[in-house]
Amino acid sequence: MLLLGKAAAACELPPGARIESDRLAVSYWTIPAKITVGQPFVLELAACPKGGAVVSERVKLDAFMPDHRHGMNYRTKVVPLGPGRFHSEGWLFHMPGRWDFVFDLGAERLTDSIRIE
Ligand SMILES: [Cu+2]
Repeated sequence: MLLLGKAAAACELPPGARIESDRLAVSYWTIPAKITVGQPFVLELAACPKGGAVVSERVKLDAFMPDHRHGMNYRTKVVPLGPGRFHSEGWLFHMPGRWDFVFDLGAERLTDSIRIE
């Protein structure tokens, strides 16, 4: 009997926005799901390594407005929830427009753009 990639089988991404880098597949979601200008929100993230790598615990989660060249007025606080799972608080988008999430997990950087009305 063949044992197929144990790590791959054990790592399932919950539903959410999907982004990928060379070494990671990530799913993230916010609470509440719809981000409102000026309202704090929570962001949770799950990462699965591609090809048996390990997800770093050195995680920095941030966001920027590329059109305005500024970030948030707050720094997020990240709480590890287990292997490859992270809960983060302190998110607040103080302006409408395009925001880019920037997720640094060890040496891997993943970004995603969203538009806030
Ligand atoms: Cu701005």
